[in-house]
Amino acid sequence: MNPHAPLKLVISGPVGAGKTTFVQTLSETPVLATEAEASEDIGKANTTVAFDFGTLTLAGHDVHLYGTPGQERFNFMWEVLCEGALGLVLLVAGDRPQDFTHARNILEFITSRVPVPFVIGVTRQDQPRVWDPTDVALYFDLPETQVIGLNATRPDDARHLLVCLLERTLTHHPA
Ligand SMILES: Nc1nc2c(ncn2[C@@H]2O[C@H](COP(=O)(O)OP(=O)(O)OP(=O)(O)O)[C@@H](O)[C@H]2O)c(=O)[nH]1
Ligand SMILES: [Mg+2]
Repeated sequence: MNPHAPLKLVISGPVGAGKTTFVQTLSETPVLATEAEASEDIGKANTTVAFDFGTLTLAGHDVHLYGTPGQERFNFMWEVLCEGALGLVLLVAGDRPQDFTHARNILEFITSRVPVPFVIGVTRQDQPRVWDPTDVALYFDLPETQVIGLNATRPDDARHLLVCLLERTLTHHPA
């Protein structure tokens, strides 16, 4: 592998999980976003229809971030974007437990096709009645260290999540 090649990371998860927000919070270059007016009622005006693209430098590495759409009808993009990815961040809104099943389906869809190391980010930790990452880890049947709470609008939180993912990718040995 070319040591100077950018590290490709993918951000996925249900509609409104905070994927676009996360990429915008982290990117050091203007984010290329493909948002369109939502064609159905998803609780907000705009939704990602192709992908978000942002870049940053982390521990001396060039990192490329690709945020996926959340809507199921764009699921072909999940696979396309994950091709060659080094790691995956699956975001779920911690105050929307009704979306956890969908989040699990996305995770299974992606990891069964592209075996990529991942962490789960539980967004909206600044909101009331939000699930604790420890409880979300139980729900997903994952170790606590693989599930991290964050406010996706906070750069420190978002960078911390990426560092956790990079640590996993460095120690990951595919089965
Ligand atoms: N308070 C708070 N708001 C958040 C957080 N993460 C995302 N949001 C807000 O939630 C809304 C939806 O976030 P988006 O980033 O558009 O969600 P998305 O995952 O890209 O959604 P789709 O592209 O439709 O799949 C926006 O208004 C964000 O500002 C968070 O951690 N805390
Ligand atoms: Mg989006």
